[in-house]
Amino acid sequence: METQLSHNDITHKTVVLSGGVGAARFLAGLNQIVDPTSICAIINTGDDIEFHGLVISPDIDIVMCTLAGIIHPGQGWGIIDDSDHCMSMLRTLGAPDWFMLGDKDLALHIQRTALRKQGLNETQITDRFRRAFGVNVTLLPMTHDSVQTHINTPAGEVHFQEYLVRDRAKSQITGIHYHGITGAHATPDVLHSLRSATGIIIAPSNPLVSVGTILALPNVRQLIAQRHVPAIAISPIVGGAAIKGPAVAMLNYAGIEVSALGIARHYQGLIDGMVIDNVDAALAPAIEALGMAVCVTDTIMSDDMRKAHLARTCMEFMATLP
Ligand code: FO1
Repeated sequence: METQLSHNDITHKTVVLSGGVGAARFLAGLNQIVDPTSICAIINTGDDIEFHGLVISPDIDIVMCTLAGIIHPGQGWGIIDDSDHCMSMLRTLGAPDWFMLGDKDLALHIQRTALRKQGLNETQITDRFRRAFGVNVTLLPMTHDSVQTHINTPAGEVHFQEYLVRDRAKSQITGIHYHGITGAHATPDVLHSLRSATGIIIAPSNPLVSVGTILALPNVRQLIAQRHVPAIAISPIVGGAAIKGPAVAMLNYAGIEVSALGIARHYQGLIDGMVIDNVDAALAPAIEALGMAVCVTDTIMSDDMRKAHLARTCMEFMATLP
C-alpha cells in the first residue's frame, strides 16, 4: 500500500506514540527544542466519536491545536477563547449536550466530516489541517479503519467518551475493548515512520486507551520490538497518581501496578529506557532490574519551560542508549 504523505515527512524522524493532553504537552516541548520537521507523532484514534453527525477526533485535535498554540490552556482540549452559542441552541432544541463542542472547535469537525464525505482519508485531512495551522510536526492518525474504545461497566458497555465525559469516569470498569481492532491496519505512513525512525518515544499518555490502541494494530508492536534505534517511555504515573484522566482506574482493572514501575513492566520488551519523575526516584533500581535504563527528572509539564526541559532531557537520554 502507498503512503499518503511525502517520504520527507515520514522518514528518519523521532516518532512519538501519542494520546491526547500528555502527549500534546510533550510534543509542544519537543517542538521548542528540535527542528519540528524532525518529529512525527502517531496519534490514537480510538477515542474518535460521531456526535451530531460530525466526525470528531479528539486526540488528533488536542495534539494539533496544542502545537498550533490555540488549545484551551486550562482544559487541554477545545479551543482558546471559544464560545458555546451552537451548543446552547442545541440544548434548547433538546439535543444531547454532554460532549462540549465550542463554536470554533465545531469548524474542525464540520470540515473533517465534509472532507471525509469527499473521499479524503484521515491522514490527508490531518495533514491539510496541520499545515493550515502552521504546525510543522508530522501528525499521523494511527489507522484509517474504525477502531473505537469501549468500556464495560456494570450498567453495560459504553463508548470511551461516554464513560469519560458523560458519566465522568465514575462507573466501575469491568472491561476495555478496542472495537474493530481485529480487522484494522496501521496506515502505510505509520508503518513507514516506525521502520525508518531515528528514535521512538512513548508519550506520557494512558497506556491502555491511548498507547494501547496503537500497539494493538497489526505489526506496530513487532516493529517497535525489533527496531535498531533507541526507544523510551515517559511514565504517565507520578507518585502513584495519574497526571490527568482515568488511568488509575484502568490500570487497576488491568492488574497493572499504578506506579512508574508498573508502567515499565507494561512496556518491557518494547523500550530501552524509562523516564520517571523525581518523586519516583526510589523506583529506579527496580526498573533497572527489568533490563532498562532509567532517567529521573521533572516530568510535570505545567509551563513551556518545563515542557522544553522534559523534551531536552528525553532527547539527551535517548542519545545515551545503544
Ligand atoms: N473532555 C471533557 O471532559 N468534556 C467535554 O465535553 C469534551 C469535549 C471535547 C470535544 C472535542 C475534543 O476534541 C475533545 C473533547 N474533550 C472533552 C476531551 C476528550 O474527551 C478527552 O480528553 C480525550 O479523548 C482523551 O484524550
